[in-house]
Amino acid sequence: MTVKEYLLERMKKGTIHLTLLDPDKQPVEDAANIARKAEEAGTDAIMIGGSTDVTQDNLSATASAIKKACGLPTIYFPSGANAISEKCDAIFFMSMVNSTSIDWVIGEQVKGSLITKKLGLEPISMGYIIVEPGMKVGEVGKARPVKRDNIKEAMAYALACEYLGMNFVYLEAGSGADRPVPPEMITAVKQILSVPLIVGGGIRTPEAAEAARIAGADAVVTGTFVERCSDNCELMKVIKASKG
Ligand code: 1GP
Repeated sequence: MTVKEYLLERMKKGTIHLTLLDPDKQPVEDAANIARKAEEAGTDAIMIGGSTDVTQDNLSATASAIKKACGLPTIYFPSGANAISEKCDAIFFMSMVNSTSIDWVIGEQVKGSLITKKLGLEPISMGYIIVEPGMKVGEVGKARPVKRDNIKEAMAYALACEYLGMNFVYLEAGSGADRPVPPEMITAVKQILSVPLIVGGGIRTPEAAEAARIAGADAVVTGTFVERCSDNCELMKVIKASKG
């Protein structure tokens, strides 16, 4: 089974939870421990990536350590073509569709496509839409973030991604955002889409995770919270609330 098939299969049963680990944020052993704990708490897959300072070395070392520590699929969540590792099972082959720079819409993807093929990484195509506040990824990606009250624009971007053949759509408020994507935006986008909707950025409480799930997210992503959480009980609550 491919990683894409695995994700779709899990989504048939309800919302899934994805754990995002940034290779630059902790030593590899810690990343492996966090992945193991998240697996025990019920997360469905591990995404590896960050907006800055991801290198071939820290990416490969983190992915290898995570692979040894847990049995879940690992998906590279790239910040560009500068680092791509065969130690991951798959790569979100994504376009930041509301970037003002062609580099993030298609340039980095052109640089990375042949490498992805050569490494035998499974590409999973994804439309990536930055929503306010957008945080570091919005800044680095030169995004023109969708305003929180501009639901129609979010719907239009998402549908354009689907019509362009992307397999998943990701609404991203940015890592560490003080406000996650508004639930009413998630609901409106979900209603117009036929492909799965991933939501992340600023989700760090069971209430926020539940709100995203109930609003219609097919996958809830948490990064900062999982990386910083030392209380297994709290970790379980957020993952459980994401999955219902
Ligand atoms: C960032 O959506 C993810 O790409 C996760 O955000 O770190 O705020 O959970 P957080």
